[in-house]
Amino acid sequence: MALSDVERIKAASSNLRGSMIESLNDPLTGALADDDTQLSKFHGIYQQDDRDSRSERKRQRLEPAYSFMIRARVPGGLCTPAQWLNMDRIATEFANQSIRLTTRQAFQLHGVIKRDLKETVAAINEEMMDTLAACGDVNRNVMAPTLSGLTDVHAEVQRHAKELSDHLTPATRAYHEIWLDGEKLDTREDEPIYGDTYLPRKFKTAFVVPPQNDTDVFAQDLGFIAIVEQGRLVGYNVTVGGGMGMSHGEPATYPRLGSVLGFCSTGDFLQVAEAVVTTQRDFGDRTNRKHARLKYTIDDRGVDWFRDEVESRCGFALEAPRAYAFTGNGDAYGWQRGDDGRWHYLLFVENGRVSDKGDARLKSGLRSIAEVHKGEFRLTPNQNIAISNVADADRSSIEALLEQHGIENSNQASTLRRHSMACVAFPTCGLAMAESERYLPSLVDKLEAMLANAGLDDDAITIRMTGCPNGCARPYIAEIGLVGKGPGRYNLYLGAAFAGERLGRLYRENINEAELLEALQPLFSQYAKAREVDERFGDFCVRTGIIRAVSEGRDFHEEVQS
Ligand code: SRM
Ligand code: SF4
Repeated sequence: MALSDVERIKAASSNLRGSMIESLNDPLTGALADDDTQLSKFHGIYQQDDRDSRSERKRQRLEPAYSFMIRARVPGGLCTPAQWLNMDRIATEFANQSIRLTTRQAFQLHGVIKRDLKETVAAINEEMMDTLAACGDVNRNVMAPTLSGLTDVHAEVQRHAKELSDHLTPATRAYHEIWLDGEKLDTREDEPIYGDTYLPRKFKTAFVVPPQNDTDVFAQDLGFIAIVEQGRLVGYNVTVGGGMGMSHGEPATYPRLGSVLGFCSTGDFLQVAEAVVTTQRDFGDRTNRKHARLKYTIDDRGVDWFRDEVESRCGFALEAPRAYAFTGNGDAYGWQRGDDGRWHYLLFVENGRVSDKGDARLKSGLRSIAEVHKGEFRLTPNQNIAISNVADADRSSIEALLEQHGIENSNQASTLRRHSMACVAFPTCGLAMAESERYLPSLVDKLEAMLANAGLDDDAITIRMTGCPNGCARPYIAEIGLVGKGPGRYNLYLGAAFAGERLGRLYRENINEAELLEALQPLFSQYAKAREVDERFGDFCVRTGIIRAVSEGRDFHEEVQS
């Protein structure tokens, strides 16, 4: 079979250089050359156009309103106040004013025009943050539990996440040449881990410390579940082959949860990670991008084959997995105190959008906090933010600033809303089929009322929406998963586990809002009346036969249940 076109582009790119410099300098268009739109992703940059004005501009025979989304990598979500202030300034000066916190603890800026791209990327780098490998066929932003200050174990895991992030960062100097005016090399550099054509597809890694599965470790290509014995981090259970993306109407594509491969000690995690990455590099499908993620390599060849390959590359065997248990997969809001006595405040940010809206001046508030904060910020895997590492004496000034900017009530949002996530979708995402970020808040208003009527207002139920089946808000592991099918129409998935350890299954297909409310209303009433003690909504749907549990990714697709 022929290699996919992106493979040709990578191979011809001279380690991700392509004709990017020429593209940036071309004054005749607001776009990059076609091949460079693929390569720019490896540099954290996506070419987009305003979907709201697309057809009108076409009618007027104008070029689409091109602009760029820039994604900045933030390993483990750790961001200093200086970095926050820098992002705030750049968003205001070059982007659409807002900052978008992503589902992978990273930043996105939208609406940067080509003329400003280079200056914007350079400005991000001024505060020691970069955009290299934030997208593309490489290891992306490495996630780690949000509150690394909680215990020594959390802090150690955060350090490991950073080490792994550094280890898997591409070696190419192209980024420095293109964006930072770095010196041009005469010879091409080696990519010791990736090789010249990088990976067959994107690759994602997360660390997690049970019992909170806040990084949704089973949705990752590669996961490290911290194993703590007698208060000490002894190593990790390694998970492989998680992923959410699929395409409507193509059953060969499906979401899959990571398989637990085995246990490795803390000294070995880098070697294991490299072996997993290089195995995928060598065996992943480079002919069909819809079949190129690690999850398909593993399902095609089997978990045992994969383990043997990883072990032979490592030169040692993994041990049997050790016991662990998860209780939830969201963020723990409000103040929490770490073992070292320092405080952390986790703030709900609806769908990760940081902007000033009416009296709730979130962007200004976080700017004011960053101006005085002596600790750091933590971006969470659920699009929220923590003001982290606060001394006893400084708590009240942070609280006063939250209040002054009208955001002290953010955490008083309903339990449902605090467990909700929506991907970006319209107007920027080129793949969106339906609204998501702009629509979910109003849908939640309606569902809140229904839950209150059923006496369920205090119950945590995870709800996630995406504008297409790619799964950027990880909807297939939400107890209520909503996936865009077309304008105003969604597939409804039920039966996922609260802690992200079981996929949901299609319950209703291609329904509008009225049909959705009609479908959920009786289920909420049944749940309120017939649930067992502490039973979660997703588990209830499975136990009572509302939906059949999904046992593994390959079992995800089946006819809609009536
Ligand atoms: Fe995603 C593509 C946004 C997390 C699966 N994702 C996109 C693009 C870049 C659209 C595109 O290719 O043109 C979206 C940009 C929209 C915009 O206008 O900003 C986009 N993805 C996002 C973010 C911003 C969603 C959010 O609301 O936070 C997240 C950025 C994460 C980051 O900081 O790196 C984001 N995307 C995810 C996740 C969740 C995760 O990683 O835990 C997934 C599911 C997990 C997975 O990868 O399987 C995800 N995004 C995809 C896919 C499907 C991949 C697949 O295997 O099929 C695509 C499309 C693709 O790659 O072809 C995609
Ligand atoms: Fe775009 Fe689809 Fe991802 Fe939403 S899930 S951001 S619509 S690619």
